[in-house]
Amino acid sequence: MTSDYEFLTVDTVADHVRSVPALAQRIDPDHLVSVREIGDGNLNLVFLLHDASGRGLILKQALPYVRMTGEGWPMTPTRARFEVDSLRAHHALLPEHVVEVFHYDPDRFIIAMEDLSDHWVWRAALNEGLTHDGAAAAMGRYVGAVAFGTSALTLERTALAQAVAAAVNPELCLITEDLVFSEPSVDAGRNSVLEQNKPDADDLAADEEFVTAMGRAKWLFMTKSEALIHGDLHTGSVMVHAPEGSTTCDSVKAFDSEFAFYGPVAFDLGALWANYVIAAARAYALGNAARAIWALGMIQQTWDGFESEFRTRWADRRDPRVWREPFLEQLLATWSEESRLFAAAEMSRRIVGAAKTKDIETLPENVREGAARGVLLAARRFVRIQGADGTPPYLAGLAADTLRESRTS
Ligand code: SR1
Ligand code: MG
Repeated sequence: MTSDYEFLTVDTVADHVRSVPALAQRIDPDHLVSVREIGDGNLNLVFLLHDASGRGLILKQALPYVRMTGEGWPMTPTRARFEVDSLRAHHALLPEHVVEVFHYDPDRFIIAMEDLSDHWVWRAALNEGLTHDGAAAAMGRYVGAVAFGTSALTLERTALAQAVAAAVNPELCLITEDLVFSEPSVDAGRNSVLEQNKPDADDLAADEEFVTAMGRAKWLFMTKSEALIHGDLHTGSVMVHAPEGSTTCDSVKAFDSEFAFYGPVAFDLGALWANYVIAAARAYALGNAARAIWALGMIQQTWDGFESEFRTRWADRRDPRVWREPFLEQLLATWSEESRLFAAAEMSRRIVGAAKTKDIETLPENVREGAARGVLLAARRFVRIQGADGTPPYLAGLAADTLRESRTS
């Protein structure tokens, strides 16, 4: 694996900008007034730069290992190329909801992109108790645009084959296959829960129906090459902004798509749904039932945004001779069912697996116990829902009941 390249530091970011004329036009490397490393994700270095004229830029560099754990867990930095390619493809489809990339350095795996430092990372905003209405629908639209615009419904046959080939991303997919689908029930030594939640984790692992469902989810993930999906669309992969004094977003942008590949459309929807359940678990744990219900309402908003964007674009499908209206309805029904399967996977792994969420982890232990238990139980209940029963309101109701019952104090 490539690892002999120079890592950026706060002292060398100006040199990088200086070496790329396209970047030196966007920010003045000789008059930087602020340079901060702001990466708080699991994987990469992220620098925020501002110059004396108030212009900003983000430089993100992929490390050759997992930042969360250190050098003991190597990870290919070529993942940055998958992120750049997918961000560019997605931005072309829906510019208002995808961060803009300005430049990519393939030798040092550095992506330069627009400064969104006036935005919140959505997860952080949720954890602060802030409201950004419109974000859930916007991310649904994003998934709908990507589902239609990068798939066989849009791309000419050879272009599709080339796009699929260019997005083969096995190293990152393997991480998801292990962490999201296998390890919640088969601990590879990376799992952890509070002592009080050990019986919950054991019950999950012993739940034949759940594990069988995760086997199916993993199979779908590995075989269903429908569209160039984001691949890690949790609330930490979305930036949100609302005008001062408003709770309605005027800007929502997906970013951080290094896990992108040609995979199942429903994986992105399920990741969003799961993180709404996790946000609701936090709200219940903090005694805010109204906020929990609001969070669970985002399941419907994301679905509606997705469905309406996809239906609108459907008019332009390549082969309406055979891709008729009944097939559209079948596609949507299948994605709805698969979304809750993928949501269950994401919910379970965020509780027992290696990559947890601040929503749950920053709760005091006495209430974290119940929040974690509720999310695990909701995951087990989601996979038991039959066919068309699993509408967004049904899922929201089931999650609400489960999280409420599981509360501890
Ligand atoms: C080792 S990477 C762990 C997790 O971080 C990323 O954000 C993905 O969600 C991945 O599963
Ligand atoms: Mg990420």
